[in-house]
Amino acid sequence: MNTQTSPVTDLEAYWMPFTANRQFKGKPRMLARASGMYYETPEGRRILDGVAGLWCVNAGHGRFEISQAVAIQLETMDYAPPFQMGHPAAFDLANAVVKIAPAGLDRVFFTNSGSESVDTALKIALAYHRVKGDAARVRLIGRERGYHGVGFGGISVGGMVANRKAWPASMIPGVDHLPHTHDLKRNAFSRGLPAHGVEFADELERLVTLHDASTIAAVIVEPIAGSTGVVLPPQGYLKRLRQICDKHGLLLIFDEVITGFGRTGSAFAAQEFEVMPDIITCAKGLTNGAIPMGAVLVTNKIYDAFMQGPPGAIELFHGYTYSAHPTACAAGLATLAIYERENLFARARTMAPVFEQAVHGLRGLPHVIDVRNYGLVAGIELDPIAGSPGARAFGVYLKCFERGLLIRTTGDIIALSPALIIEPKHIDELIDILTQALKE
Ligand code: PXG
Repeated sequence: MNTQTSPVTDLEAYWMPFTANRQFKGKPRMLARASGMYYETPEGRRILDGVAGLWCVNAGHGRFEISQAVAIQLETMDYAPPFQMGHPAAFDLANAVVKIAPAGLDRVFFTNSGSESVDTALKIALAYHRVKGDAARVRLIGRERGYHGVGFGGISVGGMVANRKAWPASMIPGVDHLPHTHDLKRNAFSRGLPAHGVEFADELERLVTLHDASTIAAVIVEPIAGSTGVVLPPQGYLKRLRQICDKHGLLLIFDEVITGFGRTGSAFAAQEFEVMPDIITCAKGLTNGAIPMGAVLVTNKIYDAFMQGPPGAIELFHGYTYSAHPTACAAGLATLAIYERENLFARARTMAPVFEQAVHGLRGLPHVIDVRNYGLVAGIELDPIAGSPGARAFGVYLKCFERGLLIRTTGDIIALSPALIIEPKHIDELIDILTQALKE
């Protein structure tokens, strides 16, 4: 029972996700406790959390209000079926999410993860055109280097080759991709949104010309791509995507699984960048990572399109046993209350310039070929070791962990995404450890 303190002796049964299992099991890195900005290893070593767990613990670790709300909910009612039945917290949480969401995104469908949110959003987009009598709109447009989780829908619109290449014949049909917007030649060491690359959005016009608008249902992009190594939208890029979607009747989906809940300084990146999508997918920060949960926000226009048939008919044949799970709703309500009470989204905005200044101080260290940032997100790109892509950054990851800092790496890019409660002293500690690790 007490895996917190007694060492685990057999690591074999657990097949770890997105992990080099054999390497890990040869030299495990364990976490046992967490509070505020820090993890603790089973031996009691303190690890500064530079990535909010995995972009999710936006209010910091060990929030009592959340664990208390979950405990009370479990004792009051452990589970309620979500189909043809309701419970109050589900409606309360949907209302609380709508309150902070961009105006017009007024309907919320609950899932259990980002991947489920993405597949739900894609299914809603396709079904929406169908219920409107536009059933030929079956294509989906994603983007190179996009990450939309690991469902078949998500990997189909996603653009990370490692996540796709094992399933070449299993992708959903009719998907095409926009080019990614990463352009180191023109944009290296940008602060905030990069100046160059708005024209990458015009590739959507090219795809519309190729396939014809009447066959395309939706375009899905991350406002800021996280998993692929922090790729920021060029200035004007998202607005132009919106214009092209409007011109051709395509739905625009923002995957805000990492940008949602304050990461950019606004509740959602849609508000920060002043571009209104038709659908937002989110997860992670919705419950501060404490209980798995995701959500899909849609416009009234989309919701209303489904509410047309006979009143007794189920409008959307989609949902999960754990959609709006009571404990997840309790965690979500407690989390959103913390964000509001502590004004954490505004806090992220206040800390962003301090963070920006600090991360750009890494410029000039060995092998650093780019530093980029927005809100409380930063990417530090390293020169790859010839013939071993990813090895340089992974080496830095291991050194950081030894020295007491958790970062995230993808390829040769280091991603930082600290909790929104971060203070200047934590930023100093983070940069100190990262600097030492990079110098080694
Ligand atoms: N969309 C986006 C934009 C994400 O970042 C998902 C969907 C999938 O969410 P779930 O909850 O199904 O994992 C994500 C997840 C990384 C990293 O290295 C990021 C994610 C997952 C794993 C690693 O930055 N984000």
